[in-house]
Amino acid sequence: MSSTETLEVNFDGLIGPSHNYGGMSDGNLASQTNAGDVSNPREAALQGLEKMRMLIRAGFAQGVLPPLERPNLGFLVDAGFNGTDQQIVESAAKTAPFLLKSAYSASSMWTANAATISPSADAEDGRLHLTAANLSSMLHRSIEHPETTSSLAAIFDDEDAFAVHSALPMHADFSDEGAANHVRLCAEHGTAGVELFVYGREAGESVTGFPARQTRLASQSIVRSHTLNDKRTVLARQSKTAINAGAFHNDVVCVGTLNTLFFHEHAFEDTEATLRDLHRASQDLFELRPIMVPDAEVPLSDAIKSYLFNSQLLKWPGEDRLVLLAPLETQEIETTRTYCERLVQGNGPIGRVQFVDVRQSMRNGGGPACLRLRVVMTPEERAACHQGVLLDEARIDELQDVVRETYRDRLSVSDLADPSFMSECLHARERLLRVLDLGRLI
Ligand code: SUG
Repeated sequence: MSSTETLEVNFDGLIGPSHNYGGMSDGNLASQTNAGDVSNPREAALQGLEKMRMLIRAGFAQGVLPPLERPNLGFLVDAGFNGTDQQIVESAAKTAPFLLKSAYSASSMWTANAATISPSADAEDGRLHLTAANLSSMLHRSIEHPETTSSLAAIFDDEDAFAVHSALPMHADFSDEGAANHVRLCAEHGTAGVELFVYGREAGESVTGFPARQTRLASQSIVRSHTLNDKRTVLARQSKTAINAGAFHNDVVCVGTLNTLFFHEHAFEDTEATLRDLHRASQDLFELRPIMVPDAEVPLSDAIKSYLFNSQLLKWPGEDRLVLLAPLETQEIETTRTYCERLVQGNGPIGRVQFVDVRQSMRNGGGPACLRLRVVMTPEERAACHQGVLLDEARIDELQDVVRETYRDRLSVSDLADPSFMSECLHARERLLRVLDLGRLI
């Protein structure tokens, strides 16, 4: 890793001890299909940490965001429960198990939904902007943003360098799911780029079918607060077909990095207009290289099942062409495996596909790309942020030791009713925060 360059730092979510299959996300097929299954939080966290280790070994800068405190007792108190912590959990388990599942959800692991990020090279005020996502569409996710904002404020704690914005208003018109509906394209990470915001509906519009989780108003609000240049900003509508087939975020059907945009034929409502706008916005900056995957080669349903597009697209140190870090499931489905083989044989921008095992997260609809938040940072910005969350292998070892010592390897939804699980979760998180030197900060 070069210390003098502007780099894209991936901040992965550290998967929390209460990772479970709650079946809570309408429109997310994996979450619905695996509802009620027994999860393995220990394996989930180790898988996530191994992905981070692999990227560190390859020479990438890697960061981590800690799990949020779960259960979220404040949420249960707001929902009318009272008494001791133990009594709150017990009565929620009896009378409102759905609320208890929400309070326990480990969904903050999908840090692509934690915030939207604009690098300082794109912002008129020269600061790196971070807006916590309100995640207002799904109940269990709508309770993440206050703690996410505090974590970001603690990690990016220098107002000259960073602008941490709290979430947009909690109303359906402002539904915002963060970087999962945002792609930044550029010549090099450190030069001005084009920011693509993808929304599923207009404010006030009611849509039929699966929920469209991002509004155009939310995206526009972020463009304003991040002081982005309108000429270098593109807003595009996600296709209804994709949403109703289970692409609840744009990053289930599209990923981009540097000058390459890799997407499914049905990702956008109007592909031609989206590409035209992107070409126009990027014309003095770089030559856009779109790779559209035709439905005839990879049917939308296979794209969604395999999570082909929910991959990390990376400029791998020492390699000329980009590498697609895809979930193992992509190798197991015939159309996506064959497509990947053909993709790398051509002479396009993607030269290699590497597969990674994040099955525990995948079973809740979160692939490699969901698990990371990309933050483009100059050397000065890397020096100004909290150092404890920037990982090396020794810190990964320490985190894995804590996970092995404190996480369960079997968790079913009914286990959440056991009040002693609450102390287990709090203890595990406290130890993780200590490793990240965040204990006194959040
Ligand atoms: O919001 N799943 C998450 C998955 C998020 C994936 N992120 C991106 N595509 N960037 C969601 O639907 C399921 C939780 C449960 O059912 O227990 C869940 O929240």
